[in-house]
Amino acid sequence: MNFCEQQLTRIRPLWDRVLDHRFLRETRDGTIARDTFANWMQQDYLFVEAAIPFIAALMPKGPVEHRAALGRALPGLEKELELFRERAAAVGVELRDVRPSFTNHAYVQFLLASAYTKSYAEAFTVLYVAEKAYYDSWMVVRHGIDRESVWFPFVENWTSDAFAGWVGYLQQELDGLADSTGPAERQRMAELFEITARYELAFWEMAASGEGWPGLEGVVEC
Ligand code: MP5
Repeated sequence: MNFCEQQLTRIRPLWDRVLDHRFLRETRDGTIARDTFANWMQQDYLFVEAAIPFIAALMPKGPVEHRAALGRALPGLEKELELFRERAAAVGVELRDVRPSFTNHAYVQFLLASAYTKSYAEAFTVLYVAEKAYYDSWMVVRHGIDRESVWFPFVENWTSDAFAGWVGYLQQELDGLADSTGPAERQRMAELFEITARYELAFWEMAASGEGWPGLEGVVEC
């Protein structure tokens, strides 16, 4: 069994919890509160902003054969930010001056630390799991959401053939990286695979609950 398939099988109960999250079910069924979806939009906009330096930091560590694909991802992410801004303007959500939630802050720090301090194969694992999680998650929403929903453009973004192709490419390349590494690094890749999946679950949980930070009360904003 290839590395990705093996890991997805190993963490199946966790992955199922990601895909069965109420945030996704309620978005699919059209019952999600506008403020809940707006909270996800505000937080994910910050996450996507951080995904750009993450991929840029990954690039010089990887094989030259990966540069074109990783390089193409960057304008893709800028386009994605445009989609957020367009939807935010259409539905009246403010994207400026948003503070990252605790979970978002931690996930972004983890993302960037992976790119700067881990091996290429390990950081590439984080990239794959984050993208695969969004593909699978938004596929759940796609199967049932009203095409007229104001949120549908997000569904289209992460379930498009182009995005499926990108995730398929990452999977094939990650399997190749795992095959050509030793057991110790493979073990670290497996750990990062699981941690990234846990962050994805935590992100939906944060989006659905509106979680911020402990200890904000009474502190004057700087
Ligand atoms: C992605 C995302 C997908 N936007 N947000 C989270 C929390 N996980 C994964 O990444 P991208 O870069 O938007 O395709």
